[in-house]
Formats: sequence, C-alpha cells, structure tokens
Amino acid sequence: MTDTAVNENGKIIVHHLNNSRSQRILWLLEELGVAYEIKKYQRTPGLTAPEELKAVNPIGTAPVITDGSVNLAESGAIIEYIIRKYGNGRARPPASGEVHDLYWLHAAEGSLMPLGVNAYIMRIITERTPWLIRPLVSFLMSKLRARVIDPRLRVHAQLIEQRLTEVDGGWIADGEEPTAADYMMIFPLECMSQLCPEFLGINTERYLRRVHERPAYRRGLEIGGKYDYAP
Ligand SMILES: N[C@@H](CCC(=O)N[C@@H](CS)C(=O)NCC(=O)O)C(=O)O
Repeated sequence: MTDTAVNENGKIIVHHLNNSRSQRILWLLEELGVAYEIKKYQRTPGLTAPEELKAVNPIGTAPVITDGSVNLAESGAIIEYIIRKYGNGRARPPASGEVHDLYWLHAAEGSLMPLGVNAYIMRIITERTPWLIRPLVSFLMSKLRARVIDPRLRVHAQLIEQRLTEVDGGWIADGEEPTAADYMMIFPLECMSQLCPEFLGINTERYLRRVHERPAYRRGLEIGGKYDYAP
C-alpha cells in the first residue's frame, strides 16, 4: 500500500487490467452501488501487464485501487477494504458463516490461484516451445500437471462443491447476499471452468451461472470490457 495520487472527484479509481482478477472488484462495487472510475490497462502481447501499472503498484499486477491518498493492491485486501469502508453493513457474513467466509476468502488466492497459475504457465510453455521438441515438453508438462496440480485442484473442487451443497443454492457464507468469499472465489472457479471443467460439481456450475446472471456482475462485465472467463 502506498500513498500517491488523489482522485479529484473523490471517487475510487479501479486500475483494471483486461481479462483479469480486477473483474472481481467491478462486481463488488456494482453490487454495493459505490461510485468509481475505471482506468484501463491492456495486457501486452506477452500477456503481462503494461509497465505503466507499476506507477500504482510496483509489483505491476492488477487489481489496484486508488482511494484518496491510498493506493491498494491485492484483490483480497481491496475487497475487505471496500466492504469495511463502503459496505454500510452489506456483504457481511452471518455469524454462522463467518468461518466459511474467512476460509474461502483466503483459499482463493492462497491455494487455488497458485495451482491455476502453475497449470496456465505449463500450458503456455508447451504452446511456445519450438515444434520440434513440443511433443516431449507437452508430455512432461502433462505428467507434471497430473502428479502435482490436478490432484489438489480436484480436492479443492470437491470442497467447494460440498460447501455449495450445504448452503443449498445460496452464497458461500450462507447469507442473503455475496460476501468477500464469493467475490474472491469467482475468479478461481471461472479459471477452473476452463482449465479443468470436469472437476466442477453440479452445484458449483449452478453457482457460476447464478453469479454470471446477476445484473451487477453483468454491469461490471460491460464496464470492464472483453473477459474470457464468463459468457
Ligand atoms: N494475488 C494478487 C495477484 C495479482 C495478479 O497476479 N494479477 C494478474 C492479473 S489476473 C496480473 O496483473 N498479471 C499481469 C502480470 O503479471 O504482468 C491479487 O489477488 O491481486
């Protein structure tokens, strides 16, 4: 977190990278009805974020928000910050769902996304390997993925399916509306629906469809632009 630019309109600025986790933040702000502005950044041909994002986050990743004198990165931190500061009591879990909210809020970036990113990098390495040795690299990467990544992704998928079955079509924390856990989990679930759709249970698929149909989610998509992880 750094102190830099102040938005003169007093609105939050969302530094949004196309096709990225910052879609989570747009969904949350749209659900809460918080005024914001969006500053768009386009991925480079190498799929990394452009250099100018480093002006607001030295690591160079999105999402980042600027709120007054505060620049804040890390989607989990941003989501908690927005809910605490602008939620007016909304997006909070009921007491019975607090531990579930906490667990999934952290599991999303702490456990699921590292697995997903590793699988994604393996796919890119294979695609970009010279054709002569590609079959060998492809074979090695698929062995690695089958041994190291997929067994864990499969268990995570079973655990979220179990939770979504317990809440019977509700939100992860079993409240009236999405909480931090939902805003965080949507992205790994969207990634898994492309990377390993066969791991996702029926309630998880229903959950994804339900989120994607929400008007606030759709508004976030329109504002964010092309996003390959949702219909
Ligand atoms: N744990 C961070 C991860 C941030 C991250 O890796 N963002 C990706 C977009 S999904 C990014 O900016 N990638 C571009 C790059 O690495 O250059 C968060 O949740 O905000």
